Amino acid sequence: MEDILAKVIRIDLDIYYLSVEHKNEIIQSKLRGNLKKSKNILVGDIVKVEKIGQDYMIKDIIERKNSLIRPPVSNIDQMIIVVSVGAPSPDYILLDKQLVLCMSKNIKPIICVNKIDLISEDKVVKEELEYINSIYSNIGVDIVYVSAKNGDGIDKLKMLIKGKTSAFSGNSGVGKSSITKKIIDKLEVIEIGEIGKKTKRGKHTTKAVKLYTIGDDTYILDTPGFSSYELYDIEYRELTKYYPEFLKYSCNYDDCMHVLESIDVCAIKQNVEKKNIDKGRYERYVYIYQKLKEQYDRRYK
Ligand SMILES: Nc1nc2c(ncn2[C@@H]2O[C@H](COP(=O)(O)OP(=O)(O)OP(=O)(O)O)[C@@H](O)[C@H]2O)c(=O)[nH]1
Ligand SMILES: [Mg+2]
Ligand SMILES: [Zn+2]
Repeated sequence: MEDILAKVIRIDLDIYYLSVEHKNEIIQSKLRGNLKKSKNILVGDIVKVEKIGQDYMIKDIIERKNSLIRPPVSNIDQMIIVVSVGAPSPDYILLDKQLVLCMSKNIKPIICVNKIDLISEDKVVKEELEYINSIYSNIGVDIVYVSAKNGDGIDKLKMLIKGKTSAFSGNSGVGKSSITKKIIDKLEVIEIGEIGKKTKRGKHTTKAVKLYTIGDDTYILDTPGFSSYELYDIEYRELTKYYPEFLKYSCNYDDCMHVLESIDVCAIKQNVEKKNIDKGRYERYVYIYQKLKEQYDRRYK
């Protein structure tokens, strides 16, 4: 019997719900004894499965592309960072933190500007849009414009997530749930319907992290944990590495952090002055750097 490759979409105590690769089929499986102690399986893992009698058993985990601690999930291909043009207005510190997380975990970021149905001649909204467009497309981030309300741009977004595992992030009220609902309408039925029938366990036993599948090896992470304002996994000294627009300049001082150093040695500060680097991005960098350093100092004092 040939091995099956499948993706873990949900874990319910010792039952693993798997989506079989290249098929719109969800199976339940258990973990083979030898894996139980050695490996901690995450939602998102690609696993090798064998069928023994009527039962599916997980026998191996394929090496992960990446993994996160909060939420505990692996193999995220892209993060759809949702911001909205109406209320709430974009939170750029959160946006930059999420980009840092993406860069550090090898996740492709896509900025999704939602609520474009609200765009009017409003000057503030227009400036906001232009800012996002100029700063973030300049550093190589794809931007997609949608309205979960009237459906504009949703097909484009669907194309961007096809065949990938995507997580939606963004602060409360930007429209993550509304967008996700637009995309997964039918899938939700598959997921909740089929799994709900087979399992006799109560809802409370299901871990919060789960993936929705919409077929075509396309997955959407549904978890509240991704909107976190906290960067937990990044060393403050490494922060500079995750700013693509900083990488083309080199400072006269080897371990320059571009914060306390003098402008005479710091190419980043010089290029902020020259407007080659956006001042807002730089100021938010300094803010995030200081927060990370405080965290670090508290921990190691
Ligand atoms: N005008 C307009 N309103 C929208 C759009 N998308 C979402 N909304 C509204 O924005 C509000 C928040 O939407 P949600 O989808 O709940 O936002 P969320 O990001 O899931 O928020 P949390 O679950 O709190 O993190 C709701 O009142 C939606 O009806 C849109 O495209 N246009
Ligand atoms: Mg929501
Ligand atoms: Zn510098």
